[in-house]
Amino acid sequence: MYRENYISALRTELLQMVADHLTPVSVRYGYSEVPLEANIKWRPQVLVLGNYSSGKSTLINEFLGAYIQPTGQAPTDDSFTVITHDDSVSEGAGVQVTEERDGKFLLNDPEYPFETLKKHGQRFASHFRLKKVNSPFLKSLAIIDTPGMLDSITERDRGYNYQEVIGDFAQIADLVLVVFDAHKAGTVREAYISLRETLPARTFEDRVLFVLNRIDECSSLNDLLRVYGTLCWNLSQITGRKDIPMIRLTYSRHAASRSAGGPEHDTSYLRYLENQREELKHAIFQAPRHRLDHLATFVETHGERLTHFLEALIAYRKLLRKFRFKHAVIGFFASLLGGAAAAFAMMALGLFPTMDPRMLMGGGGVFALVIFFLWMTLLMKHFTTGFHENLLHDVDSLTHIENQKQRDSWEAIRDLVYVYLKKTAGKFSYRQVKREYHDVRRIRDKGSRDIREALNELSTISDDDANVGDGVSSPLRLAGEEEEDEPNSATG
Ligand SMILES: Nc1nc2c(ncn2[C@@H]2O[C@H](COP(=O)(O)OP(=O)(O)O)[C@@H](O)[C@H]2O)c(=O)[nH]1
Ligand SMILES: [Mg+2]
Repeated sequence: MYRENYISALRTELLQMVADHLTPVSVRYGYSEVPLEANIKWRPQVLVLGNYSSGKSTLINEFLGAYIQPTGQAPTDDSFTVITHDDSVSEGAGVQVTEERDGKFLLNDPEYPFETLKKHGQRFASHFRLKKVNSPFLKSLAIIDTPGMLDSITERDRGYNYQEVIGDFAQIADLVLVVFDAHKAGTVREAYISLRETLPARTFEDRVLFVLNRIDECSSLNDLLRVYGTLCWNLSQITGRKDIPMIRLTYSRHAASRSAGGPEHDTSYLRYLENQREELKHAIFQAPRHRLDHLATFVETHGERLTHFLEALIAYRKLLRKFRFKHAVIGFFASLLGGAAAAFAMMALGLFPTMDPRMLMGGGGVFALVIFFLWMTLLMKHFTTGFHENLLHDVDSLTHIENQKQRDSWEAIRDLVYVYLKKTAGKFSYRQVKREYHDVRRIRDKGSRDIREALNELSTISDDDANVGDGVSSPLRLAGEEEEDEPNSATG
């Protein structure tokens, strides 16, 4: 409980930070149309991917403790189903679906983080739904069941781009379960590639869990080892890595009892693997913690990009200032020269023979002033336009790229810089941009550092610290308090 409160307090604090400091900037400059936190403000989510009849829905039903999702050998369920807790219904009553909503509702209600999925169109919307279920399993997370991948159905038949949809879900999710079944242990290449492409490489290992399901269908321990070996081989082929990721082996006892094999079927090996389902469950319950990691990466990535964007605007102004100063100096000397030339011409031509030299110089001076005035207004405007046009052709000159991280962030905002400069013709408040720059940079550095520190802190708080108390005010101040809470163990 303590741990849960800690995580949730930290999450609230971070979301507030994003909403207060990053969102206003990102919306003002067209970096994001919806508030930045829209995608991550909802509860932690676990996405379940895998082939048809790899047992995804059966597994989910077992976790929930009731038959919520349809299951069966035939590919009957072709929807993405978000399954979440119904806080308005008291437990006690049997676990059941308490409310159902369609895709149109889900995609449009700002309470949910799925607005970005609207772009997948009507066909996707009609294959998207929400179920509220009063299962305790869902207390701190939501689960997303998906239709199977890689089968006779082509993308055209689906009417939406399955790969892209999966990619978008994977971005929102905090944990992705990739489920294989013992029969078809090798057919997830596409899913894997789509995950690889959309998840940041750094978080991929943390966020993806591999599950080998339906292991009761192996005819012996030998057969199971063969299947496991095949899966490892296939995974290493796809990942191009030699080390084998952690694969959890599980099965549904209920489904297994219904499809018991023949007499040559020796499933005594299963009893060594009984703990795996519990371990999987435990791993899934880590989703809220993953959400914090997710948030840290989120603050870093968007903070970095917005900083880069504002940096480019500042660079623009600095270059402009330098350019104008240079042209003002040129203008100054040109005017002096012009004035002197005018005075000299008047004298040489003897236009005003009676004029004394001092007045002649004064006349030259006035002439110079007029030239300078014209230079600084009309000509300077013309020059500035030229400067602006040139810069638009070479936006890259507004940044110095030193490493891959900067290259990535520049890639993400380069067009935005162009559009903004074009739209404003370079006329924006320099003071405001500078203020925002310092603010966003502070959040980028401080925010992610605080989260990482808190995450380290969290790893020292075990689940059984339940009796420490629930009153968590600010997680970031916890470090000292924790120490002092333990005098008994130190003295006794
Ligand atoms: N023997 C056995 N059958 C299973 C297991 N899990 C699921 N099934 C069966 O496999 C079929 C497909 O399961 P389902 O959950 O609908 O798969 P999904 O398409 O991935 O959602 C159903 O008939 C289930 O009863 C399992 O662990 N062992
Ligand atoms: Mg299913």
